[in-house]
Amino acid sequence: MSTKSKPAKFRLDEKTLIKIHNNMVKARVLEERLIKMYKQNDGYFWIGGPGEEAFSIPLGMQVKKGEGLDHDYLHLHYRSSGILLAMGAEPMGFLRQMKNVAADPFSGGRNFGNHASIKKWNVVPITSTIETQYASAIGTGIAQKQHGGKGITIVNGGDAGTAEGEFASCLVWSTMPKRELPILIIVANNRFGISTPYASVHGEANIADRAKAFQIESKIINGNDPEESYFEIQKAMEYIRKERKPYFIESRLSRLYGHSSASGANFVPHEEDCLIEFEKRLEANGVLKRKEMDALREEYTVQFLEMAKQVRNEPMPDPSTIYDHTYYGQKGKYF
Ligand SMILES: Cc1ncc(C[n+]2csc(CCOP(=O)(O)OP(=O)(O)O)c2C)c(N)n1
Ligand SMILES: [Mg+2]
Repeated sequence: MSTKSKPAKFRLDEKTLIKIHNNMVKARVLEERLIKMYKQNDGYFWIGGPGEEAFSIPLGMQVKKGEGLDHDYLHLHYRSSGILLAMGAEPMGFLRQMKNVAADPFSGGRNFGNHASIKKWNVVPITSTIETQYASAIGTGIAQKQHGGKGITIVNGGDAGTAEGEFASCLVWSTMPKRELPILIIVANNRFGISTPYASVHGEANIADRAKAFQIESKIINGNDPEESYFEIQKAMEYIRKERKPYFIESRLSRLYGHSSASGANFVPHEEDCLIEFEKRLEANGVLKRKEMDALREEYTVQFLEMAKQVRNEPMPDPSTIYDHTYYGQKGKYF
C-alpha cells in the first residue's frame, strides 16, 4: 500500500482488529528476542516466523482448541509461533526452548527453538525434517473422518518443501473417493527454500494449481493481509468442518529475517512487512494511535527481555533425561 493512497476501510470489528494487532506485535517481538538470544549465545540455532504474523495470528485465533478428535489437530512447521501465541501459548516456553533449559515445555531442553509440541491442544511435535507433517496429518485426518464431528486437521509448511513426497501423499490420501479427509492443507509461500528461489524450481505457476489437479477447493491469498487471511481461513474452516473434505490455501507472505541463523538472521529490508502495513491502516482508520502501538511494542520488548534474563540462569536438562519421551510416556533410559 502506498502511503499516498487512501487506506482501505476494515471489514472486521475494532475489537478483533486490536486483538490481531496485539498478537502480531507479541509474535514479532518474541521472534526478535529469540534472534537476540541466539546472537548473545543464549541458544544454538534460530529459525522462526517473523513475516508470517498476518496469516498465523488469524489462523491461531480460529482454531478449535483442545485435546482429542473433537478438536483441531495441528501439524505445523518451524515458523508457527504466531499460531500458538494466538491460541494462548505462553511466550516463556519459546524462550526456554531457545536456551534449551530443562523447563522447556515442548521438549525438555532437547529440540531446536520454535519446535513446539503441546499435547493438550493436539499440537503434534514440530519436526526439523521438512514436510513430514503432511504425512502425519493424513493419520489424524483419517481418525477424524471416522470419528465425525467438527474437529479438523490443519497442516502447514513451506513452498520448497512441496517438492517432497509427503506433500503429494497428503493430496492423494485426502481425496480418495468417499474417504475424503477433513484437512486444511496450507502452503506458506515465501518464495524461497533456504536460498533457492521459487521461480527456479516450480514448473507450475501457482502451488495451488496442484490442488486443482485433485479437485481440492483452493485459494491463493495475500498472507501479508491479516483481514484477508482472517476471512479466507474462516471460509476454509467452515467448509471443512461441514463437508469433511480437504481445502487448500496457498498463502503468499514474507520471510523477514532470512531463512534462519544459518543465513545470519538479519532483517531483510526489501520484503513487505505485514505489521508496518497493518499499523498504517489501523492508524489511518482511527483504530489505534501511533503512540499506543509504540507503547505496546515497548511493553512486550521489556517483558521478553526480563524473561530472557531469567531463562539465562535456569538449569540445563540432566543427562539422565536424554531418553525421556523417546516413546509415548517414556521416562529415562530404554536399555
Ligand atoms: C527432509 C528435509 N530435507 C531438507 C532439509 C533442509 N531444509 C531445511 S529448511 C529447507 C527449506 C524449506 O523451504 P520451504 O519449504 O519453502 O520453507 P521455508 O523455510 O521457506 O518456510 C530445507 C531444504 C530438511 N530440513 N529436511
Ligand atoms: Mg519457503
